Order: sequence, then structure tokens, then C-alpha cells
Amino acid sequence: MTNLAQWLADQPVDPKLASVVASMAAASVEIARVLRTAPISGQTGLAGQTNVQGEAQKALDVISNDLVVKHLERNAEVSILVSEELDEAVHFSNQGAYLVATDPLDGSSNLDVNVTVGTIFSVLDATAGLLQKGSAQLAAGYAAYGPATSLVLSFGQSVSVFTLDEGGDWVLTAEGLRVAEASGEYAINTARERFWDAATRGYVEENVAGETGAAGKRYNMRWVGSMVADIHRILMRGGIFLYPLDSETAAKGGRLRLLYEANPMALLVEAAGGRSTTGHESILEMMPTGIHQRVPVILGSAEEVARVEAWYARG
Ligand code: P6P
Repeated sequence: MTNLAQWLADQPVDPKLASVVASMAAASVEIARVLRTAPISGQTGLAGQTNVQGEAQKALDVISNDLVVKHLERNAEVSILVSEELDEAVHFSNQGAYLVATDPLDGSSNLDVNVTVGTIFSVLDATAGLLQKGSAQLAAGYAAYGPATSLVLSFGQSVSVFTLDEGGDWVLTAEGLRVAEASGEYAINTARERFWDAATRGYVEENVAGETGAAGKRYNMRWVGSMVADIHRILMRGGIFLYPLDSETAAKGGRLRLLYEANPMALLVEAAGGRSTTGHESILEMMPTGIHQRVPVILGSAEEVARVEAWYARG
């Protein structure tokens, strides 16, 4: 079996870039270890503070962020960190060429009920500034802390999956992941229906109509409430994830963040042959206006994303 270190050494990328991915992978091993016994150590509760999003931080959000900081600041190749848990970008004393944007523990509201959560990250050229299009990403990945602990990575061309073994090493378990072109599974929080725009409503109603509707086939719905869990399912067996702009999230620009949620997930899905859109434009071509900018996110199987775009094109 190939491990992460061997796989990274074989990739046609700058070894310094590979070392940044290795640092995030190492941080994820430590985060996984903390999560596994958090209920015993009583760490699943709130940290008693809020982040820049105004969201109550879980103790594990803060711990996970601290572990990411520890691993990145000791890597001379990383000079800047943007984190969901930090109001401002952190400029390390390093003069490295790389910037990492991360959600250290996405889906942490699921920790109390032991549902899969994850660490999402994006790697960019630090010399090109904080605000770059997702198409400029040099690498993206996430760790999924679930029944198995998975690490999913891409340098933009293909997607590889590693599984954490008992000894704490990442073992290559899948390469060349492809998102199924067609799918009968969609992921959206249907409790938000009253806020939806006409395009979202039209698309979902067609799915609910199943064989009798315009889509002409039966659909199933899955919504974990943890982006990493939903996206991992889509990468592994197809489907579409929708967190569209709606009348309640419109004022903030959406729910999910561009730099460290939408962009890395869009790179991974597109590198696996899927599509990503805000409904009106490619996520990866959006020019960010701020490090915590929120955007609508629709991504997954190409045929399903195309159907949603067709609904938006109706105006
Ligand atoms: P809702 C988790 O808080 C998160 O940021 C994503 O991981 C997840 O997809 C989404 O929010 C869930 O949102 O509105 O269903 O709670």
C-alpha cells in the first residue's frame, strides 16, 4: 500500500507545495485523535466565544484551529493562514510562498450527535494576495472524520483518497475519483423551502415528481447538515449539493464561505468531472471581495448541475 508521503513524492508538483498538503494532513491526524475521545474529555460543548461569523464556537472548533496553526506555522513554506475561526488573516514570520485557507472543523454543530465532520483546506500562492479566484488554487482537500477517517486531495487534475490506518499513517485507497455524470440523489435543506427562489423550487419539485415529472426518474434526498459528509458522498457515488441563495441568506450573500468551503469543494468536484455554480456563474471564477465572503453553492453531478443552471436561465 502507498502512503501519503510516498504518493506526494511521486506527484509532479513543487515539493514545497506538497509539504503544505502534508502539514494539513498531519494536523488532520491530530484533530481526528481529539475528536475520537471528545465526549470522554468533555470537549463537545461550546467554547464560550463567537467567531467572526457571529457563530458560537465549539471548544473543538478552537482546538482544531489551534492544531492547524501549530502545523502550519512550523512549515517554512506557509506564510499566510485564513481561517473561519480567525477574524483576520494570520501572517506567520515564515517567508514561504503559500497561503492556506481553511475551515478547521466544518459541521461542528454535529459533534454532539457523533455525525461526520471535517477539515476543509485550500492552498494558494501567497504572493498573489488574499483574494484570488478559486481557479487559482494550487491544491485543495478535506479530511472527513467519519466511520473511517478519509483524506481527499487534488492538485487540480485528479482526486485521490487516503484512509487513516491504526498507526496514524494515511494509506492511498482510491485514485482518479470521478463524479457520476448522472444521479438520482440530491442534497438540500428542505426546511428552507419557504425562502427558496423559483429556480430552486422548480428544480426540487421536478425531483419530487420523480418518474411522473419532467426529470422522468425517481430521486432520493440526503441532507447530513455537514458539508464534508455530503460532498464526500457525492464524490464517491454522485449527486448534487445545493445551498442556494435564498430570501433569508441573500443579505449575507449566501450561507457557505467562498475561500475555505466553496472554492476547495468546487475544485475537488470539478477535478473529478463534476460541475460547480452559484446558479449564475462558476464558483471558481468568482473574484472574492473578502476573506469570509459567503456564496451560494451548487455542485456535483454535471447533468444535475446543468438542470439547475437551466432553471436559473429561465429568469
Ligand atoms: P443548515 C455546517 O454548519 C455548515 O456550514 C455546512 O457544513 C453544512 O452543509 C451547512 O452548514 C448546514 O446548514 O442550514 O442545514 O444547518
